Amino acid sequence: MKQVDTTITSIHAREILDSRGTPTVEVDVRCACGVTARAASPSGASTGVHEAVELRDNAADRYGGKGVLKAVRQINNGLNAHLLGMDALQQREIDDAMIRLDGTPNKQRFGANAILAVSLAVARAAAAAQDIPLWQSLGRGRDAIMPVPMMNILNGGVHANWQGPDFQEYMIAPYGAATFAEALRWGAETYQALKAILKQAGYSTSVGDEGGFAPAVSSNEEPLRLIAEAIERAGYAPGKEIGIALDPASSGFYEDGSYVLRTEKVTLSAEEMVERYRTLADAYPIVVIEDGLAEDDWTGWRLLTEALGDRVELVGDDLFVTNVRRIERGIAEGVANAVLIKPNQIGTVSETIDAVRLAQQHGWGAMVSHRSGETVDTFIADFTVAMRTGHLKTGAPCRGERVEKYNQLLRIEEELGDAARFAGRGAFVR
Ligand code: 2PG
Ligand code: MG
Repeated sequence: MKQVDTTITSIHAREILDSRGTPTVEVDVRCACGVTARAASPSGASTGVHEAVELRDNAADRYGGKGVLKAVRQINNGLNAHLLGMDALQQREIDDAMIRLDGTPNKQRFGANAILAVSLAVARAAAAAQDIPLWQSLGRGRDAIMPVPMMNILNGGVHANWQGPDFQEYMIAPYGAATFAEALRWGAETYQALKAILKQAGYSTSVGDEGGFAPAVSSNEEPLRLIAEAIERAGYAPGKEIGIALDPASSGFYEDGSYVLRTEKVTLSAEEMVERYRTLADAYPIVVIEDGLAEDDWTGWRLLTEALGDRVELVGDDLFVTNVRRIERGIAEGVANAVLIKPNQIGTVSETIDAVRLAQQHGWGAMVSHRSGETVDTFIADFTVAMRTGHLKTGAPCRGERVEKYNQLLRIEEELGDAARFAGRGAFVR
């Protein structure tokens, strides 16, 4: 490791646009040795109510109130003065300082979008200063693991303006491949096969926020049929080589204690939803269900875990919001068996690492995730490899901001060479 001066000499934030044309925060960090590093915060659409606060200007004359100039100013005229002179290698010290200066439990003073962009850029500056790849710097000597790409090839819910299925995400998990590169190819081929099938069936092949197709299907099961067919048409065995994962993002259709499936014109109780998932898991090779029930429906979640927890990875996203305190409750109460990991839900790299570690220490799964509003920032690709979480969801093999993460993983696998190990089926806790 090179001995270089990693003292932070400048931090500069600016407002840029994300993949939906909505403003977000980008930060440049410079160290005394001369390296500069850049990072940007992503932004969700189906955000959990317990997430850290995303600071927006709420000034109606700019970007419909979604500007982030307040967050930018918090960095350029506030936070930076406290962080200049600190050592970029001391990630936790820097993250702790920002948490302390913010002083609120949900980062509402500076905004998690401001804090995270700084935190990510500091991590990247530390790697650049040491002249090592980000995954290596974050991994601190642990063996790297290449993740199964969880590719969201059919979009519904709010990511498709509620024109498609109620369930937000239908993902494929090409875990039977031998390498990440092969898994990515299987997934991309299946995506193209699905496009052909949708065209033949007379469906639109336009895409949703995460690059998956957004056909106006008539039930939440129909996409599963279409995807199973696409896997076969691409030449792969559903279940054996490629599994299916769901993120219904059910908080989005939870109303007054019930689950309202508009597509099917039915309203279901938690018990009935669990039954629905059981039926689907019997008929299709479903390996993951994320947010099957709503963010505060702990009772329903317990039923779901009892019904399917021994054979399906049940991932809490809105339920846990990458928050150690909420994950601890899940572990204590036997609710879910895996955590979705989104750095911007909690706001710093160090707290994100804590969430992954907590899950791993308890034999839980951890799936790293992009947000529906993204930039070309590829931090989560390196983070996933370093944290050995074994799977990452970052959209369809379509749209630059999604594909760039997968392409970064191709580069990392190449860098690892013979040392590259693909997580495969073992990535899933069940
Ligand atoms: C999710 C995410 C990412 P959003 O629900 O898991 O796919 O969506 O970023 O809109 O919260
Ligand atoms: Mg989700």
